[in-house]
Amino acid sequence: MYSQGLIGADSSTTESEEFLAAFQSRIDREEKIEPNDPMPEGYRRTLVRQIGQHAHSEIVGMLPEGNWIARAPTLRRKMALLAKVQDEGGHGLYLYSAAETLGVSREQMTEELLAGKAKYSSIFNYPTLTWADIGAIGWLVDGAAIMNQIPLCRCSFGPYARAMIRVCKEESFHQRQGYEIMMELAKGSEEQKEMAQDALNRWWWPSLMMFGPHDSDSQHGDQSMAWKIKRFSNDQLREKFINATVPQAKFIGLSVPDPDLQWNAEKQGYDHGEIDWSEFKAVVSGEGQMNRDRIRDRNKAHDDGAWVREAALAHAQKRANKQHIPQEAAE
Ligand code: BYC
Repeated sequence: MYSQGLIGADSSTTESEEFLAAFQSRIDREEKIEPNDPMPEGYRRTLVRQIGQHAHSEIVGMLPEGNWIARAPTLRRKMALLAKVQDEGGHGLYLYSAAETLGVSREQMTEELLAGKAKYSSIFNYPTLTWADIGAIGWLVDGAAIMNQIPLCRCSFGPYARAMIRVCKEESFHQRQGYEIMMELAKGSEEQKEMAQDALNRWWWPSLMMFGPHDSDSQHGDQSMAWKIKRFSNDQLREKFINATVPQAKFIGLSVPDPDLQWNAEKQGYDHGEIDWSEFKAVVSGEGQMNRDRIRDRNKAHDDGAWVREAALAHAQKRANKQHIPQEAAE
C-alpha cells in the first residue's frame, strides 16, 4: 500500500523491448542484479514494495512478542525471547538497508509505517493472549517465515538475497525455541496442554494466510516468479508448510484445527480446508483485532526512542569531526 511517491513513477512505457529482453536474459542466466545495475522500473518497484513490507513486518513483529518479555516464566525463556525480539529488530534493519539501495530512504519508509499507510504481514494483527502464543508464534509464524524466506536467499536481487541468509539462520533458532515451548506445554499439566492447543487453534489459520492469496488471486506472483524474486508461488509454499508442520503437531500430541485435513497418498501431501479469505481481507485492510494498537504502539516506541537517535547522531557527528582535525590542530 505504498504511496506512489515512495515507490516512484511508473516509467515502464519508456523501456525498450531490447532492454527488457536483455534484463530477462541476465535473470535467466541466474546473474545477481546489484543496486547500480540497469533494471526495469517495475522490477525496482516490486522490490521496494516487497522488501519494505518485509522490513515493516519484522519491526511490527517485535510488538506481539515484546508484550511477553516481562512475563516469561523462567530466566532461560526470558533470555531466549529477548534475543529473538532483538533479532527481529536486526532483520528489519538489514531489510531497510537493502531497500535503501533501490532509492528509498529508511526515514521515508518509517514515516509510511507510522502514518499507517504501509503494509506489513497480516499475522501481526492478532493478539498474544497467553504464554503458549509465544510458543505458537515461534513454531508456526517463524516456521512459515523460514519456508518463505529460504527461497528468497536465491532471489535475483543481490542485497535482498544476502540479507536473507543471515535472517534464515536466526529464524531457525526462533522456530526451535517456539516448538520447544509448545512441546513442554503439551507434555505438562492438563491445563498447560489445553493452553498449547488453544494457541494452535488460534494461530493455525492466520499462519496459513501469511503466504498470501491463492495463486489465481496473486497480483504480483507471476511477474515476481519470472524475475526470480520469488522462486515458489504462494500456494506451493503454503502446501510445503502444511506438509512439514502437521507431523510436528502430531508428534507433540496436538491436533491441527482443520476437520478437512487428510493425507493424500497420491499427491504425497495433505488435503486441507479452505482459508477464510474474508478474514484475511479484513485484516489486511486495517480491520484486524490489533491493527490500530500496533500502529499506536509503534508510534510510541518511535517517540520514546527519539533521544537514542539524537544521541547516536551526536556521537556520529563527534567522531566525524574528530576524523577531520585540521593539520595545525593535530600538530
Ligand atoms: N499480509 O500478489 P501477492 C517474519 C498482499 S515477518 C499482508 O501474492 P506478493 C517474522 C501483498 O502485499 C514475515 N499483505 O503479493 C517477524 C499484495 O498487496 P500490495 C514477513 C499481504 O508480494 C517477526 C497483495 O496482498 N515475510 O518473518 O507477490 C516475528 C497481493 O498479494 C499478505 C515477508 O514479508 C499478508 N500475509 O506475495 C516472527 C516475506 N499476503 O503490495 C516472524 C517476503 C499478501 O499489492 N514477502 N499480501 O498492496 C513475500 O514473500 C511476498 O510479499 C508475499 C506476498 C508472499 C507475502
